[in-house]
Amino acid sequence: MSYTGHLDTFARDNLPPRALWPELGFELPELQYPSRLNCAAELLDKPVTRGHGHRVALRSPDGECTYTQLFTQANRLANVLVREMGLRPGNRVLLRGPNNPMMAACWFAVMKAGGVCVATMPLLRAKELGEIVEKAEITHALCDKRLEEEMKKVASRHLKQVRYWYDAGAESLDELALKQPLWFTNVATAADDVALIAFTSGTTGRPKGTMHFHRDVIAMSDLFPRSCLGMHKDDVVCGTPPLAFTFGLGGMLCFPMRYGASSVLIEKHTPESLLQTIERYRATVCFTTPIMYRQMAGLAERFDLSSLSRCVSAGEALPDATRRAFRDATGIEIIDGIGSTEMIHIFISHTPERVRRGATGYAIPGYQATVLNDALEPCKPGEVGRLAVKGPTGCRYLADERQRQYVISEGKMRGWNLTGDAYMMDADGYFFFQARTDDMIISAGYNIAGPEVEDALLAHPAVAECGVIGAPDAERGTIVKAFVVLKPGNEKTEDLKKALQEHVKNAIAPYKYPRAIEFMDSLPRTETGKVQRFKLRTP
Ligand code: 3UK
Repeated sequence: MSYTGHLDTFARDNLPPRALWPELGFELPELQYPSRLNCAAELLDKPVTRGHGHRVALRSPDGECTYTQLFTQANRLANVLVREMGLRPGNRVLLRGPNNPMMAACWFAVMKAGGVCVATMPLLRAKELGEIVEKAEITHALCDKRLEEEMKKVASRHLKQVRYWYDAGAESLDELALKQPLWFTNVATAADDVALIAFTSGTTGRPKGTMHFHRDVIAMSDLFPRSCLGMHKDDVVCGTPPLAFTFGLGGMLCFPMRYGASSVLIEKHTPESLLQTIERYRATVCFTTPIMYRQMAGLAERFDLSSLSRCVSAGEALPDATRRAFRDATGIEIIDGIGSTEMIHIFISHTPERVRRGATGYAIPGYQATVLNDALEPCKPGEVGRLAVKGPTGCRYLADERQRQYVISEGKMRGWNLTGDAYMMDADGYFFFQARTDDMIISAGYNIAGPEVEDALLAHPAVAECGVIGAPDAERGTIVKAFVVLKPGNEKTEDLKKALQEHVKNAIAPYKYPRAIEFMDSLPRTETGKVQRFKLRTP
């Protein structure tokens, strides 16, 4: 049995059997980590002890917080967890709140105390929370006071200790923290002790917990932001992804901390407020989703965005029409990147200089990627198949039989992660997104990728956003159907439907045009910004 800093070994005991793990690779020099590693010590304590403590770590509408202040607050909160709430290393801690400085401090506190953090999206209801609490046997919870109502409804024999922040009174997290010492000795976790369990339900289905180690948090911070963003200490990061989503945990917290930069935490963003934030805080890096970039493009001229130099898009495919609209409006070439909760963060992306039209990018240094056919053999360049990746991070579900679906467990490609995406690789190693494998539309014997039709529609001046699916049709089996949200000033007429159909026929192979079009006021989306195509399929 290898070293662990955990006394409660639930997480380690519920890792998938070794034979079902992805193959992990740490060839790069920056990935040589010691066997004992606490990610909070790396990301927070080190900058402070190395003379960086006076610099700003977090910015929010309430003010600024230096590295030393964040360090001190995280220490106090870690003391609350251990002394007041009886946390033992390895216990699971639910963390619930929007992106704000207390949420960030609590995350570091859990890491310091050797807890396993389970952060949840603010909008989750008691039922979904309850499932997560049961599955991960969560014993402790730290929650933003404003989310108390739903939290209180969660009843579980596991959950013993709950405290609220941005609250008053002797039992509030804020007051409890004030009474604690400013120092905390971090739990000496192993590099491969589980640091967090990130839940994903995909677009539908039972939630799956993905387990990530302290080492994985550091690895994600050492790869994408270094090779694709060139992140540095003067960067000011802003964006929308929640800290409860690994896209946000990386982009909005761990990445800036790893480079001594600062992060602007705003609880709720609209396209306007994100643009205002860039202007007001002179942000240099932005993390958000394709739909936000599309909406921001239309408003950008009203704001001073001169500070901004890198924009990262992830979560969904970035349509080329959106890339062009944003570049025309701001002069900035968006950096697309595909990541997943299972892989923890982005593994295919590109630098702005190495952008290729229509491609997500290439496997970033540290990762390998390929495309496989249904027999799990590598496809030739140009062929569409299933995206497979491997690198220093990978999928380990918490006690879930779906592990075998994400990680290939036998044969020549054993140990590769299958993301569930249909991709094509060109001869230069650029990867082109087609669709989620379960979203490929087969109509009259043709394979049609919905996102290609969406991209064509988005290039029409009347279209704000759209989602394309395969709809059952008595005659043809399945037809291409588009759900379209119009830009203000356009009427939902039959003539416009015809015009949109003609537009698509002229842009891509005519057989791909949407035979049915339905106008909508908005598209159903997840809290992470993804179109919920399954909801479009069953209205
Ligand atoms: C899709 C993309 C095309 C793709 C995520 C960055 O989205 C994240 O994690 P999820 O687990 O979803 C993963 C799935 O989302 N996807 C994400 N990015 C792209 N498709 N182009 C893209 N650029 O289907 C993938 O399998 O919610 C993204 C970092 C961390 C993340 N967790």
